[in-house]
Amino acid sequence: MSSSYDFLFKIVVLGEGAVGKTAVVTRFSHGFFRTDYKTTIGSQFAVKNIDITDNSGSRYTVKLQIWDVAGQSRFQILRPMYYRGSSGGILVYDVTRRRTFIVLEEWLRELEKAIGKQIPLVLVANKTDLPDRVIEPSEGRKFADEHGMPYLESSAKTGEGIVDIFEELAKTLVDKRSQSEV
Ligand code: G3D
Ligand code: MG
Repeated sequence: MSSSYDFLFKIVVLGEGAVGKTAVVTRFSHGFFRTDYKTTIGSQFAVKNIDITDNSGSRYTVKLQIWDVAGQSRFQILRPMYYRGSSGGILVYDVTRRRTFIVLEEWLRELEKAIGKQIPLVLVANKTDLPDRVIEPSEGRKFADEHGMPYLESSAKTGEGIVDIFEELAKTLVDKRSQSEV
């Protein structure tokens, strides 16, 4: 039954406008890629179950409530309220636009300020299908290492790497939660 689950987590998707946040979430939750996304106004969320195996080999169904938050600066005042209650986050940049990589620190600060603590995050280098890539994997990996998060590459267009993003985060959240319950 798709409605039953073992864990429910709210996760937020962060990053500059047009890095592909909505495309990544849509690809994962509905399995398709569209080129006519309307710019996300304020925020919207998708819900999807995912099956994972935790560190001890147990299988769990995790329900993810994925908040796709508007990246444009005019929504900055609204965003903190969407961040609250998040268990984890996905930090996205566009490998063809350096600016989206440079501002990652700002996104981290905004999130931490809003929720007052650090939560598990995954760094996502999106649009790897495009030929005009300017941010090499080594740069992304370095940033991820420095901030203690996994580095993953994706293309919402081809679907490559998309499921891995959510699996990685869901698994981390389940492992973290089981730890804190011991
Ligand atoms: P956002 O939600 O972060 O603002 P969107 O970004 O998901 O709205 O995507 C912004 C644009 O990038 C969209 O193009 C979308 O189709 C495109 N895009 C998103 N992910 C990828 C990807 O992995 N590969 C490629 N090639 N394009 C991607 P349009 O033209 O519709 O504005
Ligand atoms: Mg969007």
